[in-house]
Amino acid sequence: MTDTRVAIIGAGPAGMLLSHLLDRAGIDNVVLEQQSRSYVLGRIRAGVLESGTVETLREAGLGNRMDAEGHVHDTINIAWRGEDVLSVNTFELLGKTMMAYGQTRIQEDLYTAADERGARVVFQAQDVQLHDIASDHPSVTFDTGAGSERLSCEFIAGCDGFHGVSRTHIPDHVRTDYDKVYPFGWLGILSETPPLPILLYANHERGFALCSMRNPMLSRYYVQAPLTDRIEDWSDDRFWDELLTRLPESQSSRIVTGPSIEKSLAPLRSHVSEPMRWGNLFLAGDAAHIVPPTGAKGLNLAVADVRYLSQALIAHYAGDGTGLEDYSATALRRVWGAVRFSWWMTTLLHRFPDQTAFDQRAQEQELSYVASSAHAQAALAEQYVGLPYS
Ligand code: FAS
Ligand code: PHB
Repeated sequence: MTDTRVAIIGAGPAGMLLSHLLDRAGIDNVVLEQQSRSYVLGRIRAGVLESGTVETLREAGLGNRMDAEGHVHDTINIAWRGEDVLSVNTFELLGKTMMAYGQTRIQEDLYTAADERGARVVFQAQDVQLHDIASDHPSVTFDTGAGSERLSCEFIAGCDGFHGVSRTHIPDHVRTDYDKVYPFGWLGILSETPPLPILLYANHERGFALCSMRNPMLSRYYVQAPLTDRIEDWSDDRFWDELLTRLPESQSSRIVTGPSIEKSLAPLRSHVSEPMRWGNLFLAGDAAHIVPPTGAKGLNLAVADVRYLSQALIAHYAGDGTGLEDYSATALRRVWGAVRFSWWMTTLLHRFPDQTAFDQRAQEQELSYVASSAHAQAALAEQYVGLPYS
């Protein structure tokens, strides 16, 4: 007998959604989180949900607040040259929409559901170590301040993000890491102001900008910034001036500015770690992959991984192990699709330090082509709104 069937490392969206789905299937699990609950809830991250993520949350009984407070987007808009705006209506093209609903809210909903079902979540679990992963008796040790504890289990789900420990337990001779670091970051703010009603990306010779939202009185904006910048280099006035400069006047005239209530500077990178399984360890979410937020894929990929992994574990305990055997290959097919799309969006919309006037014109021409081609718009739409789960 083991202490639990699945030990889940990390109580972010991947770990908590996996715990939720396993508990609904009667598969015992324990979640180990190194931070406090309030620390995890204090993170400001993703904002746009693919249609598949929305359906996954609804099917799991986690959609009520999202449907009440979220904002449905049926169109993705891209501005360039300070004048043109390309609008791709995913509902008209595919019958699918996106949802603006912050990751912070999803985290709150997951924790509320965990409380309601009496889930076993250990916060502030320090020095988490994975043992005997390739054996039939894996275990996890950790310290809660009252001494070291050991959790015996049948499977370990590494949902501990890019800086977690799970990925490092896959031997170097087994693991292949793919990395691309972009030479800029995103400066993001939250302001308690009415947002633009549309989701708007902008390519500008001064750099990228993005207008998003969290609710009718909470706006989320980003501008591309050099990696050498610090948050203190960006006063609110400087941020608003730069954002408005990078938007076409038809849109900048609609922006309501105000004091920022949160300001962050995030570097952009792509990372994929293969395989996403080693022995009885399965990686899900940022523990296995990172994408630049340009394509709004990070959180959505984490949900897709968890959807595949939970279904595979449920099938395993029903006597069919093929899902677990296929998990890594299945998840990585979607991961690489999202990584490539996020790379394409990032390369198309940002100003690179060594970029020439030719490069800027080539970016603008590609945007003009997408604006002129229903086929190109359909390709953008199906990738942005989310491809079907295989
Ligand atoms: P997470 O990193 O969210 O969660 C991992 C959890 O594991 C954390 O709570 C961590 O404390 C815990 N952990 C780490 N090491 C541990 C250990 N050794 N032991 C126990 N627990 C451990 N995505 C988008 O789609 N759009 C965005 O705009 C966007 N913005 C982002 C901004 C920032 C600054 C960052 C970092 C990410 C952003 N992302 C965005 C991506 C983000 O949303 C992730 O895709 C999402 O959080 C992935 O969820 P998890 O895989 O659960 O990883
Ligand atoms: C956000 O709302 O935070 C957001 C939206 C779209 C992105 C990235 C972030 O591509």
